[in-house]
Amino acid sequence: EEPAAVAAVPQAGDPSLVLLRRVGTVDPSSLDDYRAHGGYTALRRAFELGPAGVVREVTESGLVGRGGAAFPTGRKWQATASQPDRPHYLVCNADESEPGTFKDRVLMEGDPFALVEAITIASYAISAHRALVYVRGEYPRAVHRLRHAIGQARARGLLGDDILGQGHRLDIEIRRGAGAYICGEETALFNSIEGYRGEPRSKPPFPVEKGLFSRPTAENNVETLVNVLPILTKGAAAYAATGTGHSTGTKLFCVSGSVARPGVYELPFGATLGELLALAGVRDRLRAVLLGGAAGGFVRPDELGIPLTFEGTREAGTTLGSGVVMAFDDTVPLPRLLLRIAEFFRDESCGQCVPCRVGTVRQQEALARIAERTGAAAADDIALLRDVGRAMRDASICGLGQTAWNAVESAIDRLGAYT
Ligand code: L3W
Ligand code: SF4
Repeated sequence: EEPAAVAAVPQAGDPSLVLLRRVGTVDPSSLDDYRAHGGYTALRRAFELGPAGVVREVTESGLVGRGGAAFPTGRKWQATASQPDRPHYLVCNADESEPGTFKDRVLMEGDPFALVEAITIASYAISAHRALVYVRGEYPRAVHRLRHAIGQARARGLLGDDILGQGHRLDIEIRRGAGAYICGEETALFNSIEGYRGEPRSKPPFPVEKGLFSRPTAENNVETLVNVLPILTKGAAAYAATGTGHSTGTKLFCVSGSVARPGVYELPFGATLGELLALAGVRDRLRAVLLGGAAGGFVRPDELGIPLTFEGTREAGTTLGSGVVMAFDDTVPLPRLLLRIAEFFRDESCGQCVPCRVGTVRQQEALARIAERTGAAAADDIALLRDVGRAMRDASICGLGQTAWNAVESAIDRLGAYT
């Protein structure tokens, strides 16, 4: 039996929470309990607004994607909704595989009806009658709870042919991944659902035009979708009053590593990295913090004033990514850690394009040589890493190859690793 999701939410029960507010307090198997905790008020509001009204609210809220790339959700929905080609699809990306990320799991396990309701609203907004949730294969509890929630919603007329008597038709299907990180890339995910190898497609065309089965598709992360509930219940303006101008609302952060209370934390955008780490109980002798996961970058202990916003982390030369915050104290051997990250990318590269297929291997080999020399780096290894890193960043087809050198580069340039 896996540990319950709620154990991963140190703030559980805090009334100021928005996205996590029901996690740990609602019975995830009960539609009645979900309703008693405010469930399905957002869907009723959506039906009052109509599809275009929902898209307008989401656009005005400033919501941007929480999977790491921060693309405006309203623009994505508008672009999908306006395509004449039919059918339209809604795909929820629940293939949460970035090392250090576990927020979507907590949402799906702790409040599965919220995701079902949010998917129903998103599908209504873009005129989709079929939605698919692609869940990471290693998340059996999330699959079980979602499947149960979908069945309950269907039995009570909240999914199916005539939702709440409003004439909207929707069915939600669950698809399970099989352990490949790359299938979290949106177009590899479509290929996987369609029965092909999980290899990314070239973009453009973007999924809004040609996505799943080459039809217009809005693809959104779990956390992104769940934000639509407070946007509709509070209204766009009230939602956008939290956070900053470019990063509105709250964000889930997955804090792990050298901290006393690891887990998923929810904070308004704009809180600093130091404030988050104080909540999680950062231990003494902090050496580095990895932001954004393996695809992200390291920052130093003297940089804890960085505001946790998309624009603030970008200005600081790093990334918020999907909200990974991994703390490392000075007992962690940095060369081993960097080698582990490089091994991850080498294993997970789909092999479709040369810069990534070869580059991730060369990177891993160089880091293995350095680790064997107990962390001392020869100048030619560093030069090779930079060369290979540049090629991967500039010439890879997808984000995996483009970001495979980020963490290593930041460790060299920001932390002075190997010096
Ligand atoms: C219409 C345009 N749509 C872009 C859409 C695009 C996609 C979204 C973002 O990678 C990042 C990556 C990881 N018309 C459009 C358009 N779109 N231009 O906007 O697109 P993109 O290509 O910038 O990013 P992406 O391929 O979705 C996501 C980083 O996140 N990451 C990843 C994390 C892993 C998880 C997880 O485990 N849950 O999220 C961490 O940093 O490296 O940079 O929908 O179609 N003109
Ligand atoms: Fe595959 Fe890597 Fe190329 Fe992405 S960058 S398509 S993961 S080989």
